[in-house]
Amino acid sequence: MIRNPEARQWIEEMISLCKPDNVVWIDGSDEERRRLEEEAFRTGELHQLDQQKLPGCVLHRTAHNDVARTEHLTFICTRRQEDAGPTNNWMDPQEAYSKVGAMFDGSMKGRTMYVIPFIMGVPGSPFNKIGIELTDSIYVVLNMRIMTRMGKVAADELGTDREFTKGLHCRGELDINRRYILHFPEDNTIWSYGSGYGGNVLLGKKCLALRIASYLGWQEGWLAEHMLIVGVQSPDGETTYIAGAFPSACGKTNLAMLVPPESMPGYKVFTVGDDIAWLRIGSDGRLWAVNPEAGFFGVLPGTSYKTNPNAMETMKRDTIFTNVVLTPENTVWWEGMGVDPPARGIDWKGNEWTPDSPEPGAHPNARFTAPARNCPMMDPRWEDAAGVPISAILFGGRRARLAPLVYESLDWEHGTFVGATMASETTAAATAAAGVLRRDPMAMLPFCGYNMARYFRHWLEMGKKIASPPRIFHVNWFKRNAQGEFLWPGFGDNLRALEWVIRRCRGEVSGTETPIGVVPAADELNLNGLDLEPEAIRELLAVDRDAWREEADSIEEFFAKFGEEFPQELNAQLAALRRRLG
Ligand code: GTP
Ligand code: SPV
Ligand code: MN
Repeated sequence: MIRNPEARQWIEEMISLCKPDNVVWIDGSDEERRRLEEEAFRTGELHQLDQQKLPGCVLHRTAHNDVARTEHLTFICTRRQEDAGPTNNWMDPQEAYSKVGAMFDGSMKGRTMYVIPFIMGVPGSPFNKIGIELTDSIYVVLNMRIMTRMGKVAADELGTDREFTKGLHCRGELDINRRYILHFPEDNTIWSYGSGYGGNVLLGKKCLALRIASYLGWQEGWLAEHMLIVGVQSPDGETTYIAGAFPSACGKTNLAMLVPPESMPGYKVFTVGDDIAWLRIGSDGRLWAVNPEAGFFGVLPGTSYKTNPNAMETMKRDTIFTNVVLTPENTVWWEGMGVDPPARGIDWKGNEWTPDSPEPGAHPNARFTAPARNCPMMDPRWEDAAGVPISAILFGGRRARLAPLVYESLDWEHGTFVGATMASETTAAATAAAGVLRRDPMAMLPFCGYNMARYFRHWLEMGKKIASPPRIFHVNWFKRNAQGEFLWPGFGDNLRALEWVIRRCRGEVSGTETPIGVVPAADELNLNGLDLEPEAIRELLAVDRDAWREEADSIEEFFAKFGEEFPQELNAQLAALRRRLG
């Protein structure tokens, strides 16, 4: 099926390295899916759920030590260390190939290697990228089937002469001491050993569509970003497209699938993408965004008919549930699902569980994998090769203090500064401690495939080339009061902040200038039907100068680690912020 001679030669080499008993060439057909599922049910890799209630749905449990991305085991392997930059783990490519090559050597003996050709982006588009993932995991094949356009369509697109990313994955021993996620941007290659968790092993997603693609975008003049894309149709019928970069488990899927509150009649919201955006400058001088994925790999805990009904509808069929509770009815349950827990069940570790058990039944990073076409609110243009034109970019994080609900930067350069200085409390999406505030520029700290100082430079240069650049905003749905409660209701009510963003883009509101940017004036935020104390609103929009002066000191410290290549424009932005703060 794969005719590309370079691809065939590389696959032969990887077969000699991994020595699988069998090789299966994936075509993406329904018959193939049934066959793989049957086999995975037999081995226990997958569990079939009730097919009446959840048609096409299965459950998977990962190894206990393999539940999230392992950032400390993720490397950028470039010949020169400075090309990976100060924020990435770096390994010399020769050392990496030989060290992890030894792990791959014979690693698929007694196992089957699946050859998955896949496309990130729309088939037939000049902007798509092709990859081939070799894996020994049926779970990976079935996830890739949902998350990408794969099989025959991709092999055809690869043809005989297209370039492609070489992805190699082996589950290995699932031992955290023998686990590596390696990226070789100079060779367009990804090696992942020793894990079975999504972000580590679905190589089209974070590894290709962000780490490798960000490097390609830097060379080719575009941006690969950790962003949702959403279309908001205002009551007058005009649709505004907004892209938003929030760190992992900080609300991208939820904002992309937002349901307008009843008190905001006339609004309609459409999903384009929930995790990754590829951004290019169009011939009209605007920035255009494509979602390169074909499905969602979304957080389950906290997802309910109340918080995200569209996600709930999306996962009603043909969905892979990972690390949730199995109920006696052969369905699934997770914390925050909005329905009572079963009296007893099997938890994500495979143990007997009751609501009285001390540990949560679902892992905090439990996920669903579901096809985008299942989502009732997909934008009519979500598969357009050209993408959708972006009017506003949001940067946002999970910050209990400081950052107001929403503010606008002064221009693209200041907006780049706002993105570069983003900070957020860490979440269960990565294995390190959760709840620790860290800088996560543009939500790309774990996903930038090259030196981040150059990435900032690339953002600044892109801004100069976009004739009509999007306006850049910062949002924070997660500010808390002194009692530790969220000040803002979030979810559907986030449309209130988006409405202000859209009205700024249309020049309909003037806002209030503050030292950090423009915040909504007292009467500009639509609070109809919201029962919020005036004190809460005041706190949500407050700009505390003393706290921001401390923030400036912390930003200075953060910037210092980037060394000589760091753009002086961003230091100048910091100085200007300090001047405005007085
Ligand atoms: P990744 O898939 O890891 O990139 O995450 P994401 O950015 O798509 O985050 P997601 O939308 O899945 O939300 C993560 C968690 O935050 C879920 O438990 C949500 O219920 C919760 N969340 C999302 N939006 C809001 C909000 O506006 N307010 C509050 N309080 N919680 C939210
Ligand atoms: C994230 O962690 O940002 C995710 C999930 O979207 S994963 O694919 O595991 O990276
Ligand atoms: Mn993500």
